[in-house]
Amino acid sequence: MLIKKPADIRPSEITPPALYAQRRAFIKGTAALAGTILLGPGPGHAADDDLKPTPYKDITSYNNFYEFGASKTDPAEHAGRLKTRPWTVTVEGHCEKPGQYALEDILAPHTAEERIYRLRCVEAWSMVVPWLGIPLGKILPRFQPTASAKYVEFTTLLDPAQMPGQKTRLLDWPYVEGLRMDEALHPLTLLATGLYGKELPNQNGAPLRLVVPWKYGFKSIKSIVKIRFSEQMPRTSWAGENPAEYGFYANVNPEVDHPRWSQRKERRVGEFFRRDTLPFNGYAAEVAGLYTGMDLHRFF
Ligand SMILES: Nc1nc2c(c(=O)[nH]1)N[C@H]1C(S)=C(S)[C@@H](COP(=O)(O)O)O[C@H]1N2
Ligand SMILES: [Mo]
Repeated sequence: MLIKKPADIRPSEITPPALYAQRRAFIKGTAALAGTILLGPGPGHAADDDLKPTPYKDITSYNNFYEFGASKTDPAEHAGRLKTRPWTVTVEGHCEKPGQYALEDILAPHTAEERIYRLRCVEAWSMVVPWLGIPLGKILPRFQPTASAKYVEFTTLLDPAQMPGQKTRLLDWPYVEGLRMDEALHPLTLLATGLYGKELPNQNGAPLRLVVPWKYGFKSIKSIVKIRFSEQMPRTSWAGENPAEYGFYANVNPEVDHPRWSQRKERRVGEFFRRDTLPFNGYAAEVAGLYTGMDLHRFF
């Protein structure tokens, strides 16, 4: 057992929302002065608003977290009862340093950084979230995965007393997700601990959730209690539930429709007009190379 004293996010790393807005305005202004192009405009998008963060209120009141119910408002309403401290994460499988690690010890000695990412749900809505997190690729090597570790599997807490949705058969609990090792180690992949400069609200997956910005939202598993290095592709909750609708890879792809609806467009939460969905959710330049030679219609 490696249990350390809680270190948590240092106050200096936390930006209150008002300051945060000022800082964003400043960064934008400076970039404009310097003539810098912040983002390449996607088709049909103004570069300017493409990464404009969705309001805090929307990010924290329109959620998918089936452990607290199937409606978008259930998590904000019911997740308050989840006790997120102390929190232990079990690390197991093909690695040299398995064990039970206190949350603070999983994160130490890294500093949470801010990353503003698009989040695209398979249901064709999207948001832009200013996450606080630590790249997973900085955390995993410490457990010394062996050559047999081809995949990483993540598991959400199983506790029907705290998570009333688990008393129903909405899903085959506990929620499980997984990544291929190279996806897990990719610098865009985050273990998030906060958003908008504050600690992660329970409905967004406190105290620790995955963020994989080029994949559909369901890959971003919440309230993680287990990390397992495996040789075989993990049986993930959604792919296990309905393999025709949800693949293991779940890369955002406007070319591959969900069997019951198109994935060409999306609606930003809080906006009226729909936007074009971008290949790999706008991160193709960074991640397309992970899938060279793979037929993404087959491995969707
Ligand atoms: N444990 C768990 N993680 C989960 C889910 C869930 O139901 N349970 N829903 C997923 C889905 S479908 C989406 S779109 C995102 C939503 O994240 P957000 O509520 O922070 O926007 O969480 C993902 N992580
Ligand atoms: Mo989703």
